[in-house]
Amino acid sequence: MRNIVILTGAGISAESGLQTFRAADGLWEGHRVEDVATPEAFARDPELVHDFYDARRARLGEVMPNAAHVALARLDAEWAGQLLIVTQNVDDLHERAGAKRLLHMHGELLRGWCVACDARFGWAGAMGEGATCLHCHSPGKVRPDIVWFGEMPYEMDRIDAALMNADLFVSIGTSGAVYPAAGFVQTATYRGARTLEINLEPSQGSIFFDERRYGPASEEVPKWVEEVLVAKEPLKPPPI
Ligand code: BJW
Repeated sequence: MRNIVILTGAGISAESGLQTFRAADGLWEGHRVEDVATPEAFARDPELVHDFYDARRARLGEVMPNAAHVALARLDAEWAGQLLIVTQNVDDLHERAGAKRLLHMHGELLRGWCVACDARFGWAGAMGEGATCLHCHSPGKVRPDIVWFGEMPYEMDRIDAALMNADLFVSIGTSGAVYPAAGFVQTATYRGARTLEINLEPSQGSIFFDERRYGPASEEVPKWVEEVLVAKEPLKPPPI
């Protein structure tokens, strides 16, 4: 039994140069994420919301994975047991570092979703209000393939199944402010997994973790991955 589930948040990409959401610098042109990342905000002011995502999509071309992304990709490649990296991030830094067992529960900046025909597809440049669907060719119906507040995160069944089987749950670089991700530590604990938080500072849910390590992800994650790969031991006996 050596099954690992890793949850990552904006903090793992901070040292690559991508802003987090809830730090002092977390505002985008004076807007809180809660004010732009909702279906209501998109209906009210699509130009503003497209500008927010177009700017962030463009920024992806200027940043690179850091040592924390690289260490998790190494763990993914070398870990013989089950492993799933569940990222809340919409950037592509985990895959650019080489991670394979990965899912994006809050969607991806580099994908579009046509609300006319429900197709989802890769999207690299600016999207804007006039974007045309690559499948049904409807104009003005393409939105970022991003999970906004009030919408259901992706692949919840797969995440639940992985948490149910987890021996170790590790949360990296997330404030624990947004559900359902903030509740994964409790689900994993309930199923008997050991839990570890790696963050710059205690998250909102820090008291729920068995172990906590505080420092920059680019330092703490490679150290932890090295320990896990050297130990290669079952992490905790399964509950009877
Ligand atoms: C470092 C570091 C370094 C910095 N090294 N660390 C009332 C109570 C409870 C829940 C709700 C409620 N009202 C509404 C809800 C539900 C709502 C919710 O949680 N709201 C809260 C605000 C209360 N959730 C939803 O609506 C979700 N859907 C949903 O619940 O559906 C129903 C459902 C029911 C049952 C089961 C399942 C579903 C959808 C949430 C969608 C979130 N979307 C966003 C934006 C879209 C993506 C984008 O534009 O990028 O996703 S919001 C934003 O927050 C983004 C992030 O993925 C998410 C989490 O943020 P994250 O990653 O934690 O970033 P920060 O900035 O908060 O924290 C960074 C951390 O890193 C900090 O702690 C730093 O210290 C640390 N750090 N540098 C290590 N170098």
